[in-house]
Amino acid sequence: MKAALKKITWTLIVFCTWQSTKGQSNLSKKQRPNIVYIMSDDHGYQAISAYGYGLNKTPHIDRLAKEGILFTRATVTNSLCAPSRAVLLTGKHSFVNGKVDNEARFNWNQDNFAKQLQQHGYQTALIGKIHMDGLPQGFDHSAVLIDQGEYYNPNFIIDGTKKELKGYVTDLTTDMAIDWIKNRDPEKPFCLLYHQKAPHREWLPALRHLSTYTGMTIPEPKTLFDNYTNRGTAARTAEMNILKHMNWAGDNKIPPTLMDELGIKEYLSWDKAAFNNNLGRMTPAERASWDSVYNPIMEAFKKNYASMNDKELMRWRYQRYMQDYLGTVAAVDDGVGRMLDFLKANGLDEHTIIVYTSDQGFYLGEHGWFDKRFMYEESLRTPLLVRYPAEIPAGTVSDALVQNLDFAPTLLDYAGVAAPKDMQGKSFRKLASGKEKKWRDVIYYTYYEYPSIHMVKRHYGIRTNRYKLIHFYYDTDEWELYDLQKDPEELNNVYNDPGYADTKR
Ligand code: SGN
Ligand code: CA
Repeated sequence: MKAALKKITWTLIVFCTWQSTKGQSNLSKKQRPNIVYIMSDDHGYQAISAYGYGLNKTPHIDRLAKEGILFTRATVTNSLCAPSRAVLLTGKHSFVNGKVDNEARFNWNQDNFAKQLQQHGYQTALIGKIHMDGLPQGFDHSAVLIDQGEYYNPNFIIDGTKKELKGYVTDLTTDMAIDWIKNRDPEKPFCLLYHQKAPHREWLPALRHLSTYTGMTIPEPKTLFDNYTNRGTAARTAEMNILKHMNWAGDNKIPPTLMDELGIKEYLSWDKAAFNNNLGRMTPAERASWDSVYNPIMEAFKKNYASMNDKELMRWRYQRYMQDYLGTVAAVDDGVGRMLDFLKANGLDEHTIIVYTSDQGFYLGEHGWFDKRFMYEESLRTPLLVRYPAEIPAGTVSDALVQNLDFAPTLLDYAGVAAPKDMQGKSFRKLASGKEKKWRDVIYYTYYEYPSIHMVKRHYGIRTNRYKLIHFYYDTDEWELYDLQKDPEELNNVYNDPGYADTKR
């Protein structure tokens, strides 16, 4: 495997892409399909009911699986927000497009698939979170959040001008997405990037969903109390444990005054400020609805806190986390439902490719964690569902190792536009329709944002159908090898196991 990793690294570094470019399709301009690319932020596949984890219900996102294809092993090349978006746009790995972490500046002057579509007669729009500075290029219209954006009464930059909107971010994003389609030029095909901020931290649900999950007990993952034995330093030193590293006020919604009363100390210096800033955006009426749901939860916590041991506290914090996380997912799902209904009511459902995905996966308590970044499965994978009845048989399930690197060439392929030769991904159009069975058997991953929040060490690696090899570097030099068939939860690093000496090579 090490030889394979070396080979892949070099192949990619010298830009030898294996993208097979196709000629222009002979579809006439009128027949070219529309594209609605829906991407949420930090939406782990475990929180989509079509994936079968039983945590919540997402009936509208599930419709895409019923009527199209569900990918069970779609992955990202770098499990972080802005880098993932750069890969989506450019079809190139982070070390080629330059956006290696959330801090690096994205060069909008480079080519991207939206620019390509524009040049080939598509009208294009970007609505929602993009997490990159500068006016987006490649879009006839953009309405984007600033940085991470806000949940309640958020600010948007609409075609370069800042505006504060009234309402809930997920609903506003959906409204603007639908309005843009309504007001488009019906003579031209369109491509809409409809990007939700939710369910990103700090997980603030729409008012109508505040109590959707608060009365429920969400099932715990098997590894909630993981103690990170049999793995390397990176898993042990990462700061994303729900018990130890989650914000009490900002994340779990314990009012700062109650924290003081109970003697709970901030772990991050902006914990209390996050709570005050987020809730401070609400109108008094909105705040009253909030208080009516959260006050009783906090009253009960106040009574029990002194007697809770670490295990009980972990369980309580996990429930708080998941109740709010799933609450924010509910509005994302409502939005997908509204979009699907709108497309259908306007005769656009047959001729529009609809993609649902996330910028990466997320830990929903697995290994005791929240957040992402690691090349371990929950954050390496991302949900991916595609509906396009003209080509994709309803109810298809694929375990192919597709990546977000493939999105740009795939969407260009559907539009009949040849992908630029330097794009590194590969169109999965034929794979989705069932015309092609053969697919890549290895993927490459990189992660660079360290030292930084959550302290996940820099690493890169490869994953095949059965194995995963990771190298952590920078202030360490450690290898990890997982046999995903025997150890799907990645609890046992077999890198030094003599039984795997051949696999390693
Ligand atoms: C914020 C969050 C982190 C998160 C990063 C990146 N902290 O810094 O938990 O990993 O964003 O997320 S917070 O306390 O400020 O919410 S990303 O999705 O944009 O990459
Ligand atoms: Ca994200």
